Amino acid sequence: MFCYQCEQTAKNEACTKVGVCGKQPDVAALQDLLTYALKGLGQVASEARRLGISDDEVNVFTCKALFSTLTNVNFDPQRFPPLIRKTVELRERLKRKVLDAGGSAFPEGPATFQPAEDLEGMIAQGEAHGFAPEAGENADIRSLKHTLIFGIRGIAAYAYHAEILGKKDEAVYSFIHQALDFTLKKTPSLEEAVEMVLKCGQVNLKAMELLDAAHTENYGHPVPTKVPLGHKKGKAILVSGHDLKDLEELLKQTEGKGIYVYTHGEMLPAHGYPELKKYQHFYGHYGTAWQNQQKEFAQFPGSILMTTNCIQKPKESYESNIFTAGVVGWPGVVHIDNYDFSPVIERAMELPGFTEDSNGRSVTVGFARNAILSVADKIVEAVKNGKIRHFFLVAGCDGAKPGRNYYTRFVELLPEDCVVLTLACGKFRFFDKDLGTIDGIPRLIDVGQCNDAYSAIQVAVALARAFSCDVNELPLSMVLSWYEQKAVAILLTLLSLGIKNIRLGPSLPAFLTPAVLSYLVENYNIKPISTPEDDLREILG
Ligand code: FSO
Ligand code: SF4
Repeated sequence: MFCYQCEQTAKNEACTKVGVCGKQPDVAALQDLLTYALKGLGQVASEARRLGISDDEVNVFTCKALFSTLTNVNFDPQRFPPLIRKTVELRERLKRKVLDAGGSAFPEGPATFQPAEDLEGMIAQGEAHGFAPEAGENADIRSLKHTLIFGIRGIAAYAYHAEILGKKDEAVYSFIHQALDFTLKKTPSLEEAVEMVLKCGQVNLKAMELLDAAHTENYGHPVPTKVPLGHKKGKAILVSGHDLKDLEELLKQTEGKGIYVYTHGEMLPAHGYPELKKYQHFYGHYGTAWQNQQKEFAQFPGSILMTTNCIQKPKESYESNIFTAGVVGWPGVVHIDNYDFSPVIERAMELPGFTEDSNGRSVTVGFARNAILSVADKIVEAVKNGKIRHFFLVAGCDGAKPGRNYYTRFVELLPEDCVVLTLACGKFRFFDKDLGTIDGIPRLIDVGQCNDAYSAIQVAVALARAFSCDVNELPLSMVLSWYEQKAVAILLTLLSLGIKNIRLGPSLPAFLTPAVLSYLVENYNIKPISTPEDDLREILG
């Protein structure tokens, strides 16, 4: 295997024997084969579009399949052969439409490949189509092509969530297919490859906008909401991941059953949505970021539902309590299809639940774009009269590396006239800190999940308008942490918007060559984090 798509990749080079995430070589090979097959589908779908044909099933399926290859999503080898076969089946169906419309035949390769009959055969096929460098290849082009693949994996995740809630955009699907097709180009120029990578960022903004609309139209605009970190006496279900539809369905199915529903990880911001917070039994938040789940889930006295990434190998102590939904999979873990959560509910009823109330601390969520922009004049005023000196977007993913303490320390060191905007799971390193307020404006503002980067961008654009300046001229610095491919897509979005001076950590992506990195430094002044003290000094002058 050769996988280097995430931040925790072995030696910051690549996982070659087994994934640091727990991904086994068979799953890596099957994911590579699925990606190869999807390139063929992308090639045919792109040609189809040139002839005016777009197939909705192909569009939606492409996102689901790509999402299955994201870090920490699906570790179950049995789930991949059906996806690979379906890719080829849809490709052939679309090919017939292309040929009927006068299109030409496709060259030998991913557009013609046939999957082996059995799992072993497919694994062998996948091993021949991996990401490892090949002799004679241009390393920078390879780096950009891989960045593009990882970026569209991120886009696909957001587009998948949006589609589930009834939002689609042909332009997003079209680009995903175009990008898959592009990776088959033998000798694209560096300029073409850079252009595709930046376009990936633009299209991701569209995907996040779509998901924002899907969330707010279905569940209302988030409102500032206090979320208890303690628990209520009674049966309990913990919901992790990003999928609000799964959460909603579970809330409906648990109503009146004496079960309290808690959020975990990236599900925390769900408490701010009016149409979700209305459920009386939607109680509080339990635990911190994904990499602490083995310890935290072992202590949770109810059942657990994983709706997206990031799942880790379940410990024996809770493996019969955990369930997966959507694209998530772990071998041997019961998978929920078609929103029938009865196995999760039954298991929660068998388990003890919490035996007493605990009134712990609380955190406030719900400061998405609407809530922040409703007090925009107050914010502008506080900046103008010098009460707020600087904003920091300290956002992104969490992970196990000790270097991630940087972000906690960074927030701790901030002077009292600075405000922190945060989003995604990296916030769990400081989300429960009481940073107080400035003229009623909280100094720690939780914007939401990683996809709510869309909200943060809207806020930055609105502030720039209020101050009649460019976003790069605002008293705003971005100090980001990345882990997986949704973060790659978001980073590309920020670059495609021309945002400069981003600090990125805890390490830089292994899939970027020195030349690609120096291109980013020259054009965007992106830099690795150093120490919180030095970075803060440099930013605040
Ligand atoms: Fe975190 Fe995992 Fe949201 Fe990622 S839970 S690491 S960027 O999947 O998606 O922030
Ligand atoms: Fe390694 Fe990350 Fe790939 Fe897992 S997803 S195999 S940790 S690079």
